[in-house]
Amino acid sequence: MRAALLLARRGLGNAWPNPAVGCVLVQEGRVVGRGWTQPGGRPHAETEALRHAGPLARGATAYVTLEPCSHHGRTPPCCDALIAAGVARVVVAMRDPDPRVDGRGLNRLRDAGIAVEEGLGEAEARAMQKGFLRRIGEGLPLVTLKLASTLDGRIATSSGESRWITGPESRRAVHAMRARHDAILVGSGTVLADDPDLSCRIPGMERVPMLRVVADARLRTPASARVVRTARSIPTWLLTGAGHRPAALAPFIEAGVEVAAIRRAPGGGLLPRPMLSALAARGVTRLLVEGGAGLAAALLRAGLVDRIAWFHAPGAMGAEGLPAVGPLGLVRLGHMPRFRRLRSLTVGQDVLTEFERE
Ligand code: AOF
Ligand code: ZN
Repeated sequence: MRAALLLARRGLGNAWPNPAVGCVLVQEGRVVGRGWTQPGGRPHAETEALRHAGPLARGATAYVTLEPCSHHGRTPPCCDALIAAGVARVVVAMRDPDPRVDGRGLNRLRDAGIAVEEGLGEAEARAMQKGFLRRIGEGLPLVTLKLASTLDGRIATSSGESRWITGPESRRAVHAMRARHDAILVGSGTVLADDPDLSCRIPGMERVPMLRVVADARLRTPASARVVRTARSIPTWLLTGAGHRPAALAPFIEAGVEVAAIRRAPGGGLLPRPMLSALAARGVTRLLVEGGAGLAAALLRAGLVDRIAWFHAPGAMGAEGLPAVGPLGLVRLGHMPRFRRLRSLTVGQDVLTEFERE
């Protein structure tokens, strides 16, 4: 199961809208098949492992990180494939909460006379499937907020200089982080200030089917922005308020950007929850939020940040620097959003700390 979990990890960030599942087939103590959910979610992990094992699957034990599916999707159910291949025993880490499956897969295997065990490595599998579980259960993606600042939490000088605060190692680490997420979200302020392309430029990892999303209530993004110009090669979404003139939206649509209207808050910004549910409805399970200060504050205020990945660079800018997080309207300490530290690591001269919501 540990091996299956490691295989499953390969699908994080590119299996969406499906969960990233891993499968290992073992015959008399020997691994005869390995598989993981392929980019775009199909083929499923079990199909891959069975294809790899061929006739050696007969009588084997299958270790799968999620209950094999029982529904007819783009291909026949994995249960049927396991039964047809003559697999003798199936060990699953956890049940699939997708209402189309939800225990039916396990029942079907049992009915076919296959020995079924549940719960091995369940905690690890749940942690890895958190994004999928959130999308299925709550209609929201798992949200990781990435921040890169000075020790005193500043992301730009008063004159707007921000390149570069963190070192090259941290910037590479951010690219790897993008590869493990389904979509990257930024506010229009970040597009205006940095004109980022939000791609993953690590050799061998460039092809992840990543979605870039810009939250831009007032349509401030220039059509000349890099994310707009490259929208034909990397899918790009512009979330904006309702009521813009068609002529104002036309340059984006012509460039291949998908435009969606999201309800606005009384203050004018887009409402965080409808924004995230629109992304989940589109299949996003793991969302990386890369700035700026306004978007970070809006999500924190709404209690929608699940994880924080904070890169601290060894420098200080003082109070005139631009803070990483905008106003939270906090008066009482008891209302402060709190997180617990998951891990801390050095990245070149910087320190990356990962936190999870309490
Ligand atoms: C498996 N193995 O590797 C994965 C599964 O749209 P479809 O037909 O591909 O089905 C998607 C559903 O299949 C998804 O919501 C989840 O319940 C399950 N994912 N199942 O047996 C896999 N990725
Ligand atoms: Zn399946």
